[in-house]
Amino acid sequence: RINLSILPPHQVQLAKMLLEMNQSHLFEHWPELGVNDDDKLAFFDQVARLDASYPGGLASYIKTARELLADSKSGKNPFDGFSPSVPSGEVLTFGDDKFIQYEEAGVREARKAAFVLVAGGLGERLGYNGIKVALPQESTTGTCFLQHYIESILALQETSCRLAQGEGPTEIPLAIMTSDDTYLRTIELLESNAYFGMKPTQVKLLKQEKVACLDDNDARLAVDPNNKYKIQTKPHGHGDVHSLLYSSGLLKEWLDAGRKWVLFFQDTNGLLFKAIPAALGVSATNKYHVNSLAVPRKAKEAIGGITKLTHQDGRTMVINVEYNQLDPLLRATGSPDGDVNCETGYSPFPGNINQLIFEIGPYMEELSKTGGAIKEFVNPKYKDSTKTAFKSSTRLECMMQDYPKTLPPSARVGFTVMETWYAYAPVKNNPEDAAKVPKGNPCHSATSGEMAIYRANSLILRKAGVKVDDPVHHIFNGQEVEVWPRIVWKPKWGLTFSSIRSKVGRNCSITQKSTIAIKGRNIHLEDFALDGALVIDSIDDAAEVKVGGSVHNAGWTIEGVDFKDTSVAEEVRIRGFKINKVEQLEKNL
Ligand code: UGB
Repeated sequence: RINLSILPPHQVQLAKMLLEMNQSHLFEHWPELGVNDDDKLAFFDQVARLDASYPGGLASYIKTARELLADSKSGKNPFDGFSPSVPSGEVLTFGDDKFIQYEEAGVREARKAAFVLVAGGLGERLGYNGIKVALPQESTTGTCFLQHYIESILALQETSCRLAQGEGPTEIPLAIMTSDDTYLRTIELLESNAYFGMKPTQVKLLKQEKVACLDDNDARLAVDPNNKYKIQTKPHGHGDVHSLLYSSGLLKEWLDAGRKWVLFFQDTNGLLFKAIPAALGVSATNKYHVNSLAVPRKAKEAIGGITKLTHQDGRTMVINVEYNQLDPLLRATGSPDGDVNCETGYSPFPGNINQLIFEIGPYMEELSKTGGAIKEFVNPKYKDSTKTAFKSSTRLECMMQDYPKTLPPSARVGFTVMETWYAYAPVKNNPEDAAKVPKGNPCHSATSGEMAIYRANSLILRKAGVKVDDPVHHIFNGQEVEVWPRIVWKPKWGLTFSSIRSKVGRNCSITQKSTIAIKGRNIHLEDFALDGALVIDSIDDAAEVKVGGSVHNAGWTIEGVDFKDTSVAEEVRIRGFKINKVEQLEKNL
């Protein structure tokens, strides 16, 4: 139905491949030769894109899909022959001597690092209309996630390069993986905010492509219901980040520039950078090729569990097992109760927070063999128990944390367990779902994400010697939260626990109703009592700027907002409260 001579030779080959791979249904509904040729050409352009963006091409995608769909139909256990056990890893306690040593080691290494933010997901569970990285992580300063991430990387860069006294790399690059859903809005956010202070050349945007949808167990590609000259596509998952880093040449560029570490992180975790320096220190000290950050995990909580898998043939690996697979795996291997809390009140399997640190050398070596292809899975929703038809089309998916699955046993794969309060508070769930989370389990909502930042900062200042009042309890959007004083600071003020401790002197106190936003790098609190709101800034190259005395004013109050009240901006109502700036002291020193 198409004159092949109008196609470039490569696309002719692709057309032949599709016929050989039993995909003739894609053309069956096409009109005769010469009709709608532009649409037909556009179809082959899409096929060429799908082919080029998948390691091994579209034929390999179809072949893998057939295998995985057959396994799914036969109910094959992906962990066949493996039994799970609890792995041992590094366990850190914030602020103790070991933690501080790791932080110091991490800050020294940081200038040799590159950061990769995976931000291609739309956050369907959150139901927010914008891109998630544009969401304010807290409403005291309104700083969005992307701004906080960039300012944290710049603060690390500044400190790490100062320690290195001019030796080695002087900039820490940031790559952001986007998708068609997030690419333009991410660029717009960066450009309209002058890249939040980072050099535009330091930031590289990658874009993951979607993959073809599958209509049946023979992996027949699905035609887009809205356009018969198009193959329907869906996201392939965050695992695409590995092939993109490889195919874009970025990884090689980093390696050639003498970089040693690549750190992957997710779109909405306002606490993460409090854990990064120590975690990087663990990687460097223990010479881990792969280091996954983890937190204690409640049984059945919707985050993957870090698990040691031992095969009957003796092979072992330490890997994330997704939450929906961990429980059945345990039940099938001699733990009839499945995934349950142990005497600590938590599951014995630490929770994967998908913050991964890889050593670039071994990573590059592995990717030059695999091209960055990651073990995929398929999750079709069948119409009935015969498992012959799907309720809707499906596709192959992959996850970035599955990278170690193809590594040889000699690879040094470790993990680091951090306490949740300073490492993990993602914003993933919409208010209705968050309100249904069983009491004691984390809500992972915009409400809990913001309150977790105030809590962490309050606890850190307490550890540094400040008298910080206890929180009060409130219910916002149906979720009970602790409301601590609203304490926030710029990363350049307090990047590590030792730097924070060095900026806090004797006799400091902050009451529960208070708000403090510290913006300047060199601010030093001493003999300071706050009962109200204070916003303080200082010029960057000022020497130590002492802030003391008693500040007392009406402060900033918190007022409940109903998430259904559409007269309130979406980013406000999804957290269920707003801040009324009644009275504050502002100081520019
Ligand atoms: N993402 C992409 O960049 N591209 C995609 O195609 C999809 C996502 P979700 P998920 O932190 O608690 C992960 O949807 O995948 C980005 C781990 O698998 O927020 O359900 C997206 O923008 C799980 O083990 O999470 O679960 C976001 O930044 C557990 O660790 C990131 O990928 C869980 O995260 C994660 O996407 C968790």
